[in-house]
Amino acid sequence: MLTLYHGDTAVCAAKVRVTLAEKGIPWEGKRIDLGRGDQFDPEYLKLNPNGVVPTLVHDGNVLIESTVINEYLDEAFPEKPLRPEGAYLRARLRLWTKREDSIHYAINTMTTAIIFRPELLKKTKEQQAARIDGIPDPSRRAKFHELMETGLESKSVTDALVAFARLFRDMEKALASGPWLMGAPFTLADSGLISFFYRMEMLQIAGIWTEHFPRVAAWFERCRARPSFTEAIERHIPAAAHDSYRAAGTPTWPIVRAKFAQVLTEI
Ligand SMILES: N[C@@H](CCC(=O)N[C@@H](CS)C(=O)NCC(=O)O)C(=O)O
Repeated sequence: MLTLYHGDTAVCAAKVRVTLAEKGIPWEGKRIDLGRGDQFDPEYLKLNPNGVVPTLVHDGNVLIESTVINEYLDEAFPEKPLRPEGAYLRARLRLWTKREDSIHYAINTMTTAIIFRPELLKKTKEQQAARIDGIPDPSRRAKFHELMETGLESKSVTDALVAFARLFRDMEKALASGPWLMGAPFTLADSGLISFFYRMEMLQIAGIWTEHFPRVAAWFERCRARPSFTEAIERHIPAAAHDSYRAAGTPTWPIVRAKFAQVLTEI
């Protein structure tokens, strides 16, 4: 039996849901409400000491870290493989999946700057401190503090846009050789990035790739056309989340657009 601890909008959990859907593996979900702070419940922290989702429990064995979980699933359930055969191609695949943590960090930065910050600024100083001080990792806590102070002017935002620009540039090059990042087959390299792109779209900043990287834009449309997109991502996102992301993201797009154009001249 497979149990996935996940959150509706949490992009790292969605990464694992995409893999489960692509491979057709049945699973049971346990919903962790990140807004309510379920991730810091002492019982959950026993499973995932980092206080984040996803966590997978398979026949009593506990696994954390979405990239590791995805690779584990492909190994434990070899039907419908999402990794190529052979040591060299597998190493090439890992060059993509290795980047997912830094891209997630960048996604977290943009989400915090665009939507979490304005929502948290409406709360009392005590509520703000409780939310930020609850983040177990000191460097993530420091980043959150900096984003609360400076928003889109934060250095973390520029760093995030640099990470995206480098990713899109490398994807654009790879996609000249086939529809997917590893060429002809759809692999974990693709499945691991889809939810990040979806989040950027929710934040109204999809223009950072659609305006500059046509093959990346076509790749995302191919991802959208796969049944796993609806099953693992779209169907889990509440309509209210779309409304609030749109409301927060729309006014920030001109600022992000100008910053990204500047970054493109520098990388
Ligand atoms: N590297 C971890 C990152 C997990 C992570 O940060 N998950 C986010 C959701 S996408 C989370 O649970 N955040 C909880 C919080 O910010 O309090 C992974 O890939 O599993």
